[in-house]
Amino acid sequence: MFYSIFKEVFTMDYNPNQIEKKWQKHWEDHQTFKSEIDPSKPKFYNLIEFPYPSGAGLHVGHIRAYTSLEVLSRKRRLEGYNVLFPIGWDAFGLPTENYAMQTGEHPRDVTDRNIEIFSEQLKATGYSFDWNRTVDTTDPNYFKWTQWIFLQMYKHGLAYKDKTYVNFCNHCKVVLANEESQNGVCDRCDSEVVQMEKDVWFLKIREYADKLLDGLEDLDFLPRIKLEQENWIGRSHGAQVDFPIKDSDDVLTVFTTRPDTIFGATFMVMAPEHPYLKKYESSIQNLDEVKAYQELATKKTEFERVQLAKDKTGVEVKGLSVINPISKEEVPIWISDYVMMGYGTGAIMAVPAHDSRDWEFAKKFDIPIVPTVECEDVQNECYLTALDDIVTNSGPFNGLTVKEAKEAVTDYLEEHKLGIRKTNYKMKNWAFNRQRYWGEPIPIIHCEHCGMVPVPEEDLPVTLPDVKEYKPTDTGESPLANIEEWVNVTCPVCGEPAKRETDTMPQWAGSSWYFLRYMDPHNNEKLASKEALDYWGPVDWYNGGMEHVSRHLIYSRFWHRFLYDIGVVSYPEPYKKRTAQGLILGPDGEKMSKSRGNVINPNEIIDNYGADTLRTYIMFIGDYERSAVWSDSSVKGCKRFLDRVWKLQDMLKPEDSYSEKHQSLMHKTIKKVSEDFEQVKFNTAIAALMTAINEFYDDKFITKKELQDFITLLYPIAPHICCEIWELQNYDGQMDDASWPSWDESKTIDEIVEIPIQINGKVRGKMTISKDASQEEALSSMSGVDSVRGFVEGKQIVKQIYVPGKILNLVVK
Ligand code: ANZ
Ligand code: ZN
Repeated sequence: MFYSIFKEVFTMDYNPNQIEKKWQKHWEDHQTFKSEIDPSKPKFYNLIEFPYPSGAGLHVGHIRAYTSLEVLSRKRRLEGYNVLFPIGWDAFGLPTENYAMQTGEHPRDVTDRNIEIFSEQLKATGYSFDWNRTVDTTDPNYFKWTQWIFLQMYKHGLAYKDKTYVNFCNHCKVVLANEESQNGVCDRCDSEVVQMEKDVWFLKIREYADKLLDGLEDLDFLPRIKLEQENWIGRSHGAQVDFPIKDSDDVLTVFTTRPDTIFGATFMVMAPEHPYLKKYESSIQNLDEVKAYQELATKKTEFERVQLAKDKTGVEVKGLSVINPISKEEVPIWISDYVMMGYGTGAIMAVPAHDSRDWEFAKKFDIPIVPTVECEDVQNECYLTALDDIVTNSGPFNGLTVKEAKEAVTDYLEEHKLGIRKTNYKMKNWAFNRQRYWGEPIPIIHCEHCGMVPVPEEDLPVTLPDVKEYKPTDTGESPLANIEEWVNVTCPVCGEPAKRETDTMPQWAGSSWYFLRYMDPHNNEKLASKEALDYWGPVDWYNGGMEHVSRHLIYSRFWHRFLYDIGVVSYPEPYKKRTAQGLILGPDGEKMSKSRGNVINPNEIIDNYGADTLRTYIMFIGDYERSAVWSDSSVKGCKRFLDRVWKLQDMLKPEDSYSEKHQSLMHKTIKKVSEDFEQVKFNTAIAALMTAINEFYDDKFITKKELQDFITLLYPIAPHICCEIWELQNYDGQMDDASWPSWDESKTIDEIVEIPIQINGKVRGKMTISKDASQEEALSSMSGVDSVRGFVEGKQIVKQIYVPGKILNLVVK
């Protein structure tokens, strides 16, 4: 009776579009995912990297990036946590501005339209964001606080203006940070970057290098993420050594990580930009040659100089030499572009025996190669030393290990005032400026009498002037410089006419603290209340792309650490845990790009198969942290899986408990899915659900309780279908308020049975084996049974019939 009624109702097909719209409306109407401070519950803050709302709309890469923590957010809620899972818009930046300039539209309008498109797409995917907490970095109520943080940094001496050569893109008309102009080309438009002298803003992130490195220690970041941050900061310990210049009172100071090799320094190398080349012009005998080389070097980008300079070039600086401060030997000086002016002191002691770049150089220019450890033939190959190698050719230091000699030589240098211990960092200070319209104005006023004056806090935000013309200037000045009504102000200190700073902040500014604003997005008094910061912070789990783990992740850790130092937040690190998704490649195995025509539009998948299928597929596609190739047929496979989930309703048994048949299957599946979700192994979690469903189909039934727990496990991945089944089956309450099922470890173990082994029709032995064991497992356990060995050894198995839990039957010849 029970069966037949339900059969008729459920022969209806699974119709994702109808179901999904219904539940999305339900979630919105009921504000299901609205999060509020509730000290009676443990909190969990999941953060995804908020999108840049580009005109291209949401990409399947976004879906992969967001679905992971979407799954964890839904799971955490069912586990009883108060979850904060916010979304927002990182909306300042060049693509919008470039598009606006092309079309004559205002970037505000372009941004608003793009945000609208992104919102709709994200909602159609069924994400459980708290939409009440949306932040937009271009909203004056938001960037008021971005400017406020900048002013605090300025007041603490961490923001300064300095003249430097900057990377200027002639096409975008914008000064680029080093990271945005790698390989000498503009990150945005691929055109060549030229050097231009300008007075620009910097943030002293180098002052935070040690804090940022040491802070990494206790964080639960993937090892490769920590490593990238360490390399980016690039701390190295060594010594600064003074080599007296022959016949002069000056010294040539070098930075070395290997003071122990000082006796092997057979030449010095200065960067082509080294100031001594100008200072000692009159002593240099081959000045023309030196100048020609300098000229050549300025044309190369740093990338070419460091990475591509396999074939070493250089010129000896004749007439100039130094004295080795310990051995007192005279050492020649060369210039070469593999030494950078921007690192260390811009000069090195070259030890060709043990440094491969120096070795290549010495070979090419026929410079002596002197080893400082006992080793094989350094004339034919550079020898990279180990810490326990024994030092040689080094006077009083002979016989020490490399490790000991490093300390001993440095002590000697310090005692004799020939050098000092020194730590260097690869990371440069952060070029914190853009000469563009669509960014946060830097809140500084320039006054002839008072110099640089911060805009008073009560006058924040400094908003952008609402004008039509904001094209960049050819001079590298911001377009704001042309807008007189905006630029001309009175000095807040002396009241005389003054001018606003016209540079804007770089794109990374707004994303450096957005995770704090989410905690209290509507606060008009503070960037966020202390109560909200203390309750929600720090972020428990942050997921995003590998491409952001050096810049954004370091910049935001820096801002947060500064806010900690000035007492705004009460914990030094903003993110407890950080994971990263792999890329999704097009069906052709290449990176998705418009020009290749291999871009998959998530909307199309939603329209054709439903959001639940898109979500399931994107989580099933492969190891989460690796790149994965899109496959249309696997999308269809995921849709079929959900069809089968739907049809489970046709094979329901009314029991409100696990059947004996499925008991261990249920416990095993709960354990597998629960643990895999935590380890971002979404693909294997889904595989476990697929295995379970196969069993239900094989057995042609599922109990009501089994279905309830099965859909609870699936809910974080495919929430719409699960909510619908929950409602149709009249389970208590709402799917969204369910409890995450628990498992009993003892019941996850397969049931063990004893089965007979029959050979050519006669039972020859028995074995104990899991009742779910596969045929291969059965055959391999059989080989351990003594009584059957004689019947099978040396024979050929011509037929095998295995009935799990019942019998293994073999025919042999
Ligand atoms: C002698 C020596 C012997 C070195 C040896 C290395 C190996 P990191 O770890 O990157 O800090 N160096 C110093 N300043 C440089 C510059 N401006 N441009 C290019 N190279 C520079 O590396 C520091 C080492 O890189 C220094 O130690 C120096 O070479 C070189 F067996 O000094 B070494
Ligand atoms: Zn003034």
